[in-house]
Amino acid sequence: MATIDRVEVLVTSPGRNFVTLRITTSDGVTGLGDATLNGRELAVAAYLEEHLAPLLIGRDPARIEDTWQYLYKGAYWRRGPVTMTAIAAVDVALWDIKGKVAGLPVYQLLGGRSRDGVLVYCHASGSDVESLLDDVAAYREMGFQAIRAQAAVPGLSGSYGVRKGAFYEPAATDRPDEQVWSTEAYLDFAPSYLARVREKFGFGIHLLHDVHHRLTPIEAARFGKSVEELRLFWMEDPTPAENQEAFRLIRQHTTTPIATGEVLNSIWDVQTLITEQLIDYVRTTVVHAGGITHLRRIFDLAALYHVRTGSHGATDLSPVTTAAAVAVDICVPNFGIQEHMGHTRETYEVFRGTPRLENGMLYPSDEPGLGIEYDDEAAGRFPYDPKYLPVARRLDGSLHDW
Ligand code: EZ4
Ligand code: CO
Repeated sequence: MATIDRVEVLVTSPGRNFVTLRITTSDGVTGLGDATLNGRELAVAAYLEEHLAPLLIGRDPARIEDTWQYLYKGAYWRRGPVTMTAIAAVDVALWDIKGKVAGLPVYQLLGGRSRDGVLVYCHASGSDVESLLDDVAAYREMGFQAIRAQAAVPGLSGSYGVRKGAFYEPAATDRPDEQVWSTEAYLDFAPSYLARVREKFGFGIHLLHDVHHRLTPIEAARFGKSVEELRLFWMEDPTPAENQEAFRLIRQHTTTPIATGEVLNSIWDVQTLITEQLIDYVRTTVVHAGGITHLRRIFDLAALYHVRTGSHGATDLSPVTTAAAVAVDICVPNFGIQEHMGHTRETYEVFRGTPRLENGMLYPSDEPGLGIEYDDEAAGRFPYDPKYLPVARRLDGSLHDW
């Protein structure tokens, strides 16, 4: 029996920070897992290095389910982003190893393809409506079939989701950036620019929008109702989801589809949302929800209740997560859509072999495992660079949800 011989926690910042777990077996097979938790990276690195690595040495790398249960139940302190991201990194690295040992891509181990490719949505944004429309046009040109649209709210600094330069990078400063929020200004403005996108591009594209946890349930209900005729693919994170019951109220008022879950970490965090059919898309991801093993459990529960998948896929999820996400997405019967922002050139220098993007669809690599190689030499050129996510304050200076 092969054993786990080496566990390395790799931190690099090729344009933004990534934490990666690399597990090596006694047979010399290596597996990669993403462990990036944006703005709190070193907490997960320490969890892995100090608490999980010593437990992994000498274990059988083939026992993925048992290792998952051992780390989850063994922690005693359950769930939460740091723990679930650390467990996810181990889980994904072990799936990568299993694929390499079998000589098969991970999606084959999960049951094989249910579809030809994975529909993705990209991010269009603008500092005003005209530049948003130009950006949507540019993404249409590139072949994307599904587009998320965000425009800066007039008069508010730093609206969520508006790109500066080539990439929207949320964790950009060494102190949390202080942004200003007005629900009234947003609610007056957002439906009008979404209508402009529909007017110009018609109903032949999937149009998405991220509210980013900014509204109360009744405000979200009003927003959803006001955009019903625009037939959004979804409104994302209309209200913070710690309180799952809050979505009942939104649901009672609007037929605009609802997506949530990018900050949620376990099946219990989405149990009410799914079993009461309060959402249409669950956005939990491999990296922050316990890896492939746990995410499949969430997606299977979702399938019973007509909830489809729509995993988070911002730039702060590494190419290892993209590869793992696509492996799951291509297999599960209730796949909906996959978020895909892509990464900088520097990031792809460190993580080689990302899934192929064509006409707004991602296709998994047919390399054994996940098909991603970590380039240590390139990674060494990009040292860790501490960064924080922004905070949002209302016009009176009090903190709001960012
Ligand atoms: O703000 O990943 O849908 N995507 C998002 C992201 C999140 C970032 C936080 O690190 O909401 O842009
Ligand atoms: Co989001």
